[in-house]
Amino acid sequence: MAIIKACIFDLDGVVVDTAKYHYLAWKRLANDLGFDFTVHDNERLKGVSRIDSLNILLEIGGLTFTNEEKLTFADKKNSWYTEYIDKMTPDEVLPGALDFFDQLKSKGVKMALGSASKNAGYILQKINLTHWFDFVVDGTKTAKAKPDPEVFLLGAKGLNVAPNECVVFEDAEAGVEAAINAGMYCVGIGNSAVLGKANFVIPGLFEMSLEKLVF
Ligand code: B16
Ligand code: MG
Repeated sequence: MAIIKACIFDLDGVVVDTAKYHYLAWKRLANDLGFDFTVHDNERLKGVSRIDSLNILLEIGGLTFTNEEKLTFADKKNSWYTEYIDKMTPDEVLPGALDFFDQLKSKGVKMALGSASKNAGYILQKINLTHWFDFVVDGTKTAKAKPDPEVFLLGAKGLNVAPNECVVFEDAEAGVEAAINAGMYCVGIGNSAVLGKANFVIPGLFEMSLEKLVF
């Protein structure tokens, strides 16, 4: 059993629910392009980078565009998305997160964020969580998307701890795989049918406690 020195948190789906805002912005783009985009379709975009999300959306709509056009669409979607983020407040932090952060700090466990989002820094600021994290890795710092372990390995490096001393909290299947590929422990947040590769799965951080971090 390794001693856990750090916890690395995914953002969307673990600490805050920004998927609903991504959905509204992607739906608006799809509707502009003449097709519908459902909540069910949106499940495919969780944890996926912005440009990969756009490619999935266009595949659903059966449309093909040049890379330049795609960048314009991605920018458009992001400007609509950030209009929602602008209005976010600290009461959107998901249940149990602050209590668990408190427990970690009291025991000297380091904390990092490991998110695919290029907006992660801004979101942390809006929900007043920036000060909790010793290190932040977001979509502006990574070249490879989850399930590549890059995001979490950079997190461990930034915290100056070894991968097997870290626990990752993830809500996306590709994120759980990224944690395993990094040689880290992983707690899945959500549905165990989807996140079965994690060490264990809980419905949300409200079910988490320090005692459970014994592997
Ligand atoms: P952005 P996470 C991910 O956040 C979202 O789950 C995913 O839906 C989104 O496409 C991705 O961030 C990129 O976000 O467009 O803001 O750069 O779960 O990795 O915290
Ligand atoms: Mg996520």
